[in-house]
Amino acid sequence: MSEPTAPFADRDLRRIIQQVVESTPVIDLHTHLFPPRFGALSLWGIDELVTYHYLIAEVFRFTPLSPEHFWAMSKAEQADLIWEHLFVRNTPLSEATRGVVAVLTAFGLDPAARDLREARAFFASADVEQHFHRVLDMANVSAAVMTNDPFHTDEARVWCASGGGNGRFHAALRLDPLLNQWETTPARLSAQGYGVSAAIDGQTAREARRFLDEWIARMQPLYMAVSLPSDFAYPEQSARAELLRQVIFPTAREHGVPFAMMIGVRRAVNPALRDAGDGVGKADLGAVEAICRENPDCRFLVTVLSRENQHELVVAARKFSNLLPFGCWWFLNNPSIVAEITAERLEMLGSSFVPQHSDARILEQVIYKWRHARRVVAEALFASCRDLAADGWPLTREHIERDVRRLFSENFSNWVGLDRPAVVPAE
Ligand code: RAT
Ligand code: ZN
Repeated sequence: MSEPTAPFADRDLRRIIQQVVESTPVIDLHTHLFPPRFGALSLWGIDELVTYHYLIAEVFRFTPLSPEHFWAMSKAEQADLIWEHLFVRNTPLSEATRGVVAVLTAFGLDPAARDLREARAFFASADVEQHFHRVLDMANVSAAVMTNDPFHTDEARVWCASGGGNGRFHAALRLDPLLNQWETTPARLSAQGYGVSAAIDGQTAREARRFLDEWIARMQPLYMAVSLPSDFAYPEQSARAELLRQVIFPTAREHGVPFAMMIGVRRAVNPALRDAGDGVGKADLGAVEAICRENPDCRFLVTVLSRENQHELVVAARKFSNLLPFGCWWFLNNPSIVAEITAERLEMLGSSFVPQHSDARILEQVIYKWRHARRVVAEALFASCRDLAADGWPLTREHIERDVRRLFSENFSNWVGLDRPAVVPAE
């Protein structure tokens, strides 16, 4: 059948956009994945998938079991419990449970199995290195960016022992302990030989910058990053604001490394749930505007966790060309919300944003997170293109390919100075 030519019928246009979106490789700009050489930090397989912290939060809605009992169980026991309550006794309707179904189906496993035996046998027989490549290929992810914490002892050991060279995995220098826990960080830095004190004076700023310089040399990160609470403010009188002004922004400027701010998390609203116990709050994006205004020569990547902040973020990006909005983060990564945010961004920013990142913690999650994201992004793009064509624009397949390439990889690779990614065909 020959390719339809413009002007496309709606049906053809939707199909072409879906094809282009499916076949365009994505750079996953924020994940918590690690390649196998990071040992126990590198998570994959069924027990990890089923004990994802999004599912831990959900299981307590379906069982009276206490968090204390849950944490006393082994990982396999936790997985069995979650499987029983979220997948056997109840229909896996939520996004996170549906994701596990999609992954099992993608591997030809029975998503309605009564227990995890078949899935465990399948993953136990995988060759790890090959499995990593296969999964990234299945998701059509050409490269993934990790979240790398120089304060994490086991992780730091890997970096110091064997340096960079992670193939399809790139580093992001994550600085939460430095910027969010300054009460304890000077002692940790001093123990490593950096001459810092609690007061952020010239000497402390210089030594904190030396710490960053060394980690930038070691990790070659594509960007530095931090997650920030909903009450994040800038400027203000606080250790964090001083560190941003005296340490982070000068480092970003000097190295030409962008700084990512992930704003709106309220950590440990229910500490009993551990990683699953964080919440969300609306932030004041005046802080983002002040930072972009004060540092026109630095590039910022920003995602905000509250649905209520999305429109303000887009407006801020229209004012500051050094601001690249990215992703529908964490509690926003649900089709109904991704659809709304993506439509809003297309209407106000054209193709000059990054629609999604996976935030995957467990390798195989990229399969479902990208499949679901692609479906929603394609539909949002279709609506924009259909309206544009109706207004008289002679839309071609090349326009669509160019836009999807920008959204899925080029906006990000240009922002961080990464060379064009290798093309990885979809399976
Ligand atoms: O989405 C998540 O998995 C969260 O737990 C966080 O890791 C968040 O994405 C973050 O990067 O802080
Ligand atoms: Zn994350």
